[in-house]
Amino acid sequence: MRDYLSSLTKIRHDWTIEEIQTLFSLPFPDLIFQAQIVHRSAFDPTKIQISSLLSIKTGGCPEDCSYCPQSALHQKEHLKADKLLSIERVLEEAKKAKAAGASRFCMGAAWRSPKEHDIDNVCAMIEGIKKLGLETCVTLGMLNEQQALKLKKAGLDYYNHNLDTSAEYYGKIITTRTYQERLDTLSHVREAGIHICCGGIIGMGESETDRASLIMTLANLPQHPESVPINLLVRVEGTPLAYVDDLDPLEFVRMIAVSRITMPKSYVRLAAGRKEMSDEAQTLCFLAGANSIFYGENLLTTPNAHMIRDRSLLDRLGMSSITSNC
Ligand code: SAM
Ligand code: DTB
Ligand code: SF4
Repeated sequence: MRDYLSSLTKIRHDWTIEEIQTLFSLPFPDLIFQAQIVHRSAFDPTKIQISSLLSIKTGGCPEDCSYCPQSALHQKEHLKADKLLSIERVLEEAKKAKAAGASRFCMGAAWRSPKEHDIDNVCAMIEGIKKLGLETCVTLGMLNEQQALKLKKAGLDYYNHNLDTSAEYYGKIITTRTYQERLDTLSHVREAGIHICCGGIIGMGESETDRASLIMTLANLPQHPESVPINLLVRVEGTPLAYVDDLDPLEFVRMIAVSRITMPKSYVRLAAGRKEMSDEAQTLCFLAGANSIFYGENLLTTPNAHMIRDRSLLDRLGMSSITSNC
């Protein structure tokens, strides 16, 4: 038994696609059992990390990500391009997030990659938010080494940069930047000493093999991302993926469980898409090892699950949020 437990909870970076596919094919009770063992070896299963999101620069993005309502290519009328929010406005929102119980404040910008003056402005925001006693996370697109170092110097805790899907399916979703460019940004972030938040989106018409391949890439990075957001596609009118089929919620739970098993010490986030998920499906995700959520009125441009509903669900489950490490 002891050998079984230590083999399950061992941190590995040599996963094969066959091993991950085998996990996906386990009978559901066996999959959840393994995920629970791994989860409980590293975390208190009653605790959830809470992040709040704010779009600091919305819309008008030159990239063609098929899922994204902020791409200028498919949202010409829908979502006009805004300027970068003022630091005062951002700090106001961060204070509200802290008062609501968030431990981390995440800011997103609809850029392919930031310009130098953008980095300076975001650094000032990071410094202000850190003073409030919140962890910081930003997602600004592709970064070079110097930009990552500047963000680190400002006190940035996490950089979110998702791989989104498998290397094999990627070309069906995005053509304006390569998978390798995403991996390069992740290396720059890691080398600068910033924690990595990296995951993907499911429900975009990908196969189970694509999901397994995405997890294999994440789990075989030299160091596991500290945070792994698993997003359920939010289907937005005007985007090429607005009418893809519903995903079976149990498939989503399997994705969470396999992420948990392969990346035992990472926070696995039940990220976008909770608004459309039942309380029961979310509960299964927590049982499968999800231990982080986005909490607050909105994601970036779309509404999030209601805060009252979230609080009530956590209460009914006897679960609670963890407070900031700052
Ligand atoms: N522009 C930057 C970039 O793409 O790197 C940062 C912001 S971008 C909106 C951050 C991430 O949000 C994307 O990589 C994607 O994983 C996620 N996302 C965007 N639209 C989504 C949608 N409709 N449903 C689920 N996740 C989405
Ligand atoms: C992540 O993995 N999901 C968040 C955050 N990182 C930046 C974004 C979700 C966006 C959902 C669609 C929207 O609100 O625009
Ligand atoms: Fe632009 Fe990011 Fe949206 Fe892609 S995901 S279109 S890069 S904002």
